[in-house]
Amino acid sequence: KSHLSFAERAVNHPSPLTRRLFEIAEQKSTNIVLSADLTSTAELLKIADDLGPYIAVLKTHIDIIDDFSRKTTDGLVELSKKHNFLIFEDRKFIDIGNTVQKQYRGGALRIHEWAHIVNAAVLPGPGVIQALEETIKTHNVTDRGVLILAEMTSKGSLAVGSYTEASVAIAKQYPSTVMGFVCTKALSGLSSDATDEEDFVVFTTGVNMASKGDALGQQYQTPTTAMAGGSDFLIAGRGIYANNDPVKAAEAYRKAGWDAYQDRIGKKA
Ligand code: UP6
Repeated sequence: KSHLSFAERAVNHPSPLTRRLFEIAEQKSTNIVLSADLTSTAELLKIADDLGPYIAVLKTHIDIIDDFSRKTTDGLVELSKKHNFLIFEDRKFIDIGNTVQKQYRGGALRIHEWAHIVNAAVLPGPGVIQALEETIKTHNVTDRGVLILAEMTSKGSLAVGSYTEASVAIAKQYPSTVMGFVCTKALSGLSSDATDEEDFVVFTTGVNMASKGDALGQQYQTPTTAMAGGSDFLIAGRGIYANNDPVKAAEAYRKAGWDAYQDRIGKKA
């Protein structure tokens, strides 16, 4: 449904969290997900506060924070309310359901308490998504959801072909929990019919305006090519936070992403 606006997609969307995501994007004119891969609480909270106005979602790797405490996640939750963004913990759950439930709810990180969105890979089969869904439903909350990691941006990724197709098939089994995918482009096997109920969101990682990749196999595309490929939300990390002027970079990515979005829905002047 990439030809429709986020506002149009929000109207009848069955997931309250996806509706909220679309509303945030429209209100703030941004489809940027900041991958805030900083390693101290102070740096993470500073970048979240400085760049909060330009982003729809803040993506974390909470296990890379070297001084992690409740203050880290309490601070994030406070900033998510102040700047109206969702929090996405990029945990990439990939284990048997029983273990995943413990990792999602418990431990030192208690991810379920503070992260609106988490992601999982379907290598273990559908049980990983079933486990996350069960935890979400048990807690009776409407603002938790899951993205399936259907492809990866790293060189030589094995998440291709039938693996990616299986990701789509499993997403369809859990429509109230799975919001969409982390992938490099719109996936086949999904309905583009506006009258259809099905409307998964495409988050694209590996987005950078100045670089083609890194020394460890990361491969980038630009905001414009990602949007042309059917992405809805653009995940960018080092392109923004490692820039000399992260605020200026965040605004440049926001504008590039939003211009491409408006082009796609035919609204640009
Ligand atoms: N990420 C990828 N590729 C994937 C899945 N996830 O890069 O296929 C994550 C990384 C990092 C972010 O773990 O947090 O997206 C990309 O950061 P970068 O923009 O600084 O390369």
